[in-house]
Amino acid sequence: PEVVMIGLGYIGLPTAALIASNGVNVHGVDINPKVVETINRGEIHIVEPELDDAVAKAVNRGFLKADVKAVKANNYLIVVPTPFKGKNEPDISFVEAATKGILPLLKEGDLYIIESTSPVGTTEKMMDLIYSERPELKDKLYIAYCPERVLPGNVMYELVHNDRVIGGVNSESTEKAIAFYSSYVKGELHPTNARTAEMCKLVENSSRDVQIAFANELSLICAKADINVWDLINLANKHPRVNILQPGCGVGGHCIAVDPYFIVADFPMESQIIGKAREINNYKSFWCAEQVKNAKLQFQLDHGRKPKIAIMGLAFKPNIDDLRESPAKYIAQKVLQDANDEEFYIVEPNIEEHKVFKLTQYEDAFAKAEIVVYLVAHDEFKTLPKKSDKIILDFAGVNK
Ligand code: SAJ
Repeated sequence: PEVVMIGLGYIGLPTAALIASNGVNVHGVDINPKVVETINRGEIHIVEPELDDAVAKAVNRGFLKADVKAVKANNYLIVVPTPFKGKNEPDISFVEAATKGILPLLKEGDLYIIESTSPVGTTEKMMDLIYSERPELKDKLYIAYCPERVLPGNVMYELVHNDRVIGGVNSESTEKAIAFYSSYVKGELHPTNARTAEMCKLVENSSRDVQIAFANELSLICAKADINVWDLINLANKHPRVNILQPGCGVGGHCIAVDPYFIVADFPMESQIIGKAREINNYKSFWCAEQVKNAKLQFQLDHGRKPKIAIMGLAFKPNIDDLRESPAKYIAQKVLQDANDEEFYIVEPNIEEHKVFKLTQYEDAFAKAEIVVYLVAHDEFKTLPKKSDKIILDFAGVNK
C-alpha cells in the first residue's frame, strides 16, 4: 500500500476512506479486531454522515483494507487517541505504541505524520524515539505534525475543504507533507514547524472554550441581573467588532472540553484564562443542575406536591446523537440522583434507546411535564409551544 493509517476512529477512518476514494491503496490499522472486521465487510462502527458510503466503496473497490497490524508503506499517518491519565495529564502512550509498531517497517524517504491532538513537543519526541531505535535512518525520514480540524457531523466535507496547518521537524519534512495533503485537500495548506502546528490545534479549541466561557459567565450574571442573556448577546453582537458566542448548559464533546487541559498541564502558571474558562464551563453544568433543584423545591412550596419534570436533550450539542462528554447527560444524571419521588421524562430525539435512561418522546414529555428543562437546542424542541403555563428552564436557548 501507499498509505498506512494507524487508528480507524472518528478521524482516521474518514481520512482513510477519502484517500482510498482517489484510487490510492490504504492499509488501515486498528487494535480492535471488531473494528477491523466491520471495516473489511465494508461497514462502519461510528456515526458520521456519508461515511458509510465512502467506506463501502473504498473497500469494495479494493483500495481500503483494515488489519490489526501495520505493513510497509511510503506514508504513515498516526491518528490515535491522546486521552488523559490521572488528573488532566495528557497521555501520548497510544502515539508512542503506534510509532513503535511501525519502527521496523520504516525505510529511507518515508513520510511519518502525526494527526492526533498532542502536547507541544510530541512530534520531536517521536522523532528522537525513531532515530534512537533506527540510527541508520537519521535525517533520512520526513516527519511532520498536521492536526485535523473537522467538525463531527460534517467530517467528509471538511476533510477536503478545510485549510490545514502543516509543521515538519525541518523544512524538507514540511514540504513533503504538504505534497501529501495536496493530493486530497482542496483547502489551503499552511506551512510551519511541528511545535507551532501542535500548539495551533490546542489553541484553536482553547479559543472556542474561552469564548464560550465568556458567554456562560454572562448567562450567570444575567440570571442575577434579570436580563435575557440571548437578547443581550444578540444586541451586543450588532457592534461591528463584537462577536460573542452562545451560552449553554456547559461545554462537551471530546475536543473543546479536553484540549485546553493539554496547555494547562504543560504551562500551568501562564495559562490563567484558559484554565479559568474550563472551570467556568464546568461550573455552568453544576449551576444548571442546581437551578433544576431550586425550581423543584419552589414548585413543591407553591403546590404542596412534587412536580413532573421533562429533561430535554442528552447529546453534547444540537442535532447529533453523540453523548460522549456531554454536559446535558451529566446534568440529567445529577438531577436524577437528587430525585425524590418526582416523575421524570428524559428526552433525546436523536437516539432510539439508552442503557441507563428510559427515554420519552419529546412531545409527550412536554405535554405531561410541569417543569421543562431545555439542555440542548435540538430542532425538534423549537417546534414546541413557547408560551404555556409550564415552568421553563431554558439553558440551551431553544426559545431565544
Ligand atoms: N457550544 C456552546 N456555545 C457555542 C458553541 C458551542 O456552548 O456558541 C458548546 C456545544 O454545545 C458543545 C461544545 O461547545 O457542547 C463543543 O461544540 P463545538 O461545535 O464548538 O465543537 P466540536 O467539539 O464538535 O468540534 C470542535 C471544532 N473546533 C472548533 O470549532 C475550534 C472542530 O473544528 C475540531 O476539529 C474538533 O473540535 C476537534 O476534533 O478538535
